[in-house]
Amino acid sequence: MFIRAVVILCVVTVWCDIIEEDNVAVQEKEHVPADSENPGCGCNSLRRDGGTNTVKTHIWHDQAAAKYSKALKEDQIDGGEHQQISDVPKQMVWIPAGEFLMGTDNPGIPQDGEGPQRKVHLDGFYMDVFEVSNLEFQKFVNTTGYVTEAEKFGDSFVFEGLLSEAVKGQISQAVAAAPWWLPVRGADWRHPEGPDSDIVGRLDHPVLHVSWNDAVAYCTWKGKRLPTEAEWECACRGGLKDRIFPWGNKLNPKGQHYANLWQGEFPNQNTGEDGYTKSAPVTSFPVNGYGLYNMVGNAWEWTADWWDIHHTTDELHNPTGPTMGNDKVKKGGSYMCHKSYCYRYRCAARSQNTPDSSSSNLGFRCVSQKLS
Ligand SMILES: [Ca+2]
Ligand SMILES: [Ca+2]
Repeated sequence: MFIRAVVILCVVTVWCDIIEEDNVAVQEKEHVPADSENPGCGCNSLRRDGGTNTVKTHIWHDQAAAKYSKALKEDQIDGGEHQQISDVPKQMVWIPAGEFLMGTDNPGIPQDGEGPQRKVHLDGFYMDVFEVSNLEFQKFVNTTGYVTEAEKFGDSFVFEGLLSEAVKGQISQAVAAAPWWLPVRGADWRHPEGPDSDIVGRLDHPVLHVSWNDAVAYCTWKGKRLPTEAEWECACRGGLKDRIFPWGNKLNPKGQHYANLWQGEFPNQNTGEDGYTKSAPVTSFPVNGYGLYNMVGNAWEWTADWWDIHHTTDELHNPTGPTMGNDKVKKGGSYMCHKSYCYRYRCAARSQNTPDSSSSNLGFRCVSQKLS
């Protein structure tokens, strides 16, 4: 039964765009929809029945670490089909230690706790250049036999616009606050739009329908971890200060698309002007100042932190968020984000889901202190 509450890229170009767009920044901010106009995409409403047992989640995390560390060792010994050492530098980039301004004093969605802006100091870390792809997640599953939570529960949330009529005809429930989200039996990372879909031809797209727990299991297996929200946001900003997007303040510099978002009228018309109406290959669109792809748009990305909307202006060092909670923070927005409904494709923007939630627009990437 479906009863679940539901840089290194062209630095010169980047700086030229910043100069060009400075006058545009104000315009962007002035057009932020009022709260009443911004009911949200409903992607924070997707949760499974019974909420989440915080203690259980922590135990699961430990189990994952124990179970998959063995697999990791075997993989390193075998050399296997997994990432070769020589390939590692291409897959991760170093985000240097330093301070940055986290959050914003001009929040697009104040109720999400985007503000106030505060100074944060971070140690350096490596971050995956790409969102974790179907291909990489497939290697993990093939090696470990891992079964995702969506597969265990037997369903996951899919955006109605992606479903076939046959699948839609079998569904009688929707998310009350966001009726375009449907719980679909048989939807999982191998079947992103339900049982009659597959990932053939999409192995280079971000893996979707992975819960926070699934993401932790994968990162642990790779000898990595999920980024804290602060690490993710610092990386998103790409070395720029007080800018809206990873590349600056203008959404489409020189008329070009820099992220996979929604063009048209949400939720009924997606023109795909940026080239994609669903997910895009993880290698799509220009990198930010740190060489990272798709930090905003394409797939939402899980972070390690528990969700809380209350922040102070206190200076922080390597913050890790609240010690407990019900939801985990996700960042960056997705291919479903449109300014009228989900203006969350900004570095300071944030949203949340329970750790066992999964959907057709939520993925992740990993970080580590050293190359593993
Ligand atoms: Ca798009
Ligand atoms: Ca993303």
